[in-house]
Amino acid sequence: MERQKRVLAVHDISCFGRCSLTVALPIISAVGIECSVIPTAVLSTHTGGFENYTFTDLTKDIMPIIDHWKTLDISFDAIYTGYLGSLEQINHIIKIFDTYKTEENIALVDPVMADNGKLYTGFDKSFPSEMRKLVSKASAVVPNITEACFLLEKEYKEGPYSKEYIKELLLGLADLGPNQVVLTGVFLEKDELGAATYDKKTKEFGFYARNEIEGYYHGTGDVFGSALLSALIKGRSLINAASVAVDFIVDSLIRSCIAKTDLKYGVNFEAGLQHLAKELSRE
Ligand code: PXL
Repeated sequence: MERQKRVLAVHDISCFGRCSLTVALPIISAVGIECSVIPTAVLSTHTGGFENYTFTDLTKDIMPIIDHWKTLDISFDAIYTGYLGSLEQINHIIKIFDTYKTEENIALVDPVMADNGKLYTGFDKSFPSEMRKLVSKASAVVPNITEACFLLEKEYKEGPYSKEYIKELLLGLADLGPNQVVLTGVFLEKDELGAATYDKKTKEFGFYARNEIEGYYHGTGDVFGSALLSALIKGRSLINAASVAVDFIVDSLIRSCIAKTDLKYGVNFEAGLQHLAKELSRE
């Protein structure tokens, strides 16, 4: 039997609202990959649309966890970072990359900080330039269009987008460092939603989209990133992994839309886990 793969997921725990670790853990585990975690913060809910949420920053726990792990003989097939609890955590994560990143494994950074042209609550203007430092150390990056614009210091534009504009963003992101770039929230036509990819090694661009679903649901970036990473670890090409992730997120959106789930409560990805596991068990 093939050796079981192992991921280190570094995200917050939003106790309610289906995002970050409460999404990454079940998705990555469902496809048979071990998922170790470092929680960056604990919040009662995510910050999108809820008020009076609790927030406990776990910055001071990160390096002691790593110091303990250094006494153990462990390695990771991928490191996957998402929502960070503080600016200081970026330097800690760079140290985690120094410890566990190799030539062979994947260091996937989701530069969670913004959407719809705006930084999320709790992030100040200095965050994007710090995040750029982390992105420069990553082997793969998965921003939405707003995050790509913040990373590249470009003004945010509303879609639909031209292929040339998307290619310009992909190449700009690849120039920051990562070999594999996946841009989410890409639509070339008004009624579609998808992703675009650029692989620096093969110099190939990829586009994949499905019909758009009404409603802006929270946590979709984390559902997408977790499915994307799972597919990459299972050996899929970048564009194939992105297509698997788009299908997984769109199917989850359709279920949630039919059920009229509150947009803040995240999407029903759970009902798609068996299908995803089956899809990714095929060679
Ligand atoms: O899904 C990204 C995310 C993760 N964690 C927290 C968030 C958000 C987006 O708003 O608030 C706490």
